[in-house]
Amino acid sequence: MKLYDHSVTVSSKRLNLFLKEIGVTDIERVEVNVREGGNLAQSYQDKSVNGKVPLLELDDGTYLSETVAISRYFDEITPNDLNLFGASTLERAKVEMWNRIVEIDGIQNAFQAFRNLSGIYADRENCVEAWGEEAKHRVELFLPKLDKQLGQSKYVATDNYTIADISAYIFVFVAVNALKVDVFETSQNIKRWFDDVSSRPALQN
Ligand SMILES: N[C@@H](CCC(=O)N[C@@H](CS)C(=O)NCC(=O)O)C(=O)O
Repeated sequence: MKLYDHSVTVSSKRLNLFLKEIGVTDIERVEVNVREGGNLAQSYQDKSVNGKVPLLELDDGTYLSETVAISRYFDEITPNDLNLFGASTLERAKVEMWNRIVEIDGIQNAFQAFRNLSGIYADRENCVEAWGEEAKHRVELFLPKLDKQLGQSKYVATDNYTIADISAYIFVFVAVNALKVDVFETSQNIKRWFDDVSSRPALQN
């Protein structure tokens, strides 16, 4: 098994947080410098459906793209009792619901805002400033929804820590650090939760 990633990117960070939580440390890695276009090589594009990092190569030659799909694969092959995808039927549904909401309304908008405003990938895509501004606005619109939810439950999906918290952590991280959104000044419940999850061992260097 081989994991293709680029440790400085937030998608790699997101997968690595999940892997650290379930105790997966010993895995062969291939560093793909996406900032320098390492993922644009035809040999990489042939392996990866979305052409991005992370990408997991299995021993039988199967390739898995998408952070959540790779996380789910590792979760199922790694004995652990953390239930990061949820423990009961209802909790699994809530985790799926919140993880998708955080990805679609949060992470995707945050990524689009960052990509279009910073022009970081201008060598491979048209960067549209107005699109970036709109995506940033949508990030700001999503924050009160997340804040409200975190006023009602300890963690994002339920009162247990799950993959939805890892996704939301990455979303808030990008909003604060890359987009310079004043998340903590306006969203007290997000601040309480962010301080809590930041102390988890998986988030220490
Ligand atoms: N939905 C994908 C997103 C992956 C993604 O956007 N990866 C970025 C790094 S954070 C990347 O590889 N960018 C290179 C590019 O777009 O060319 C996932 O969760 O795996």
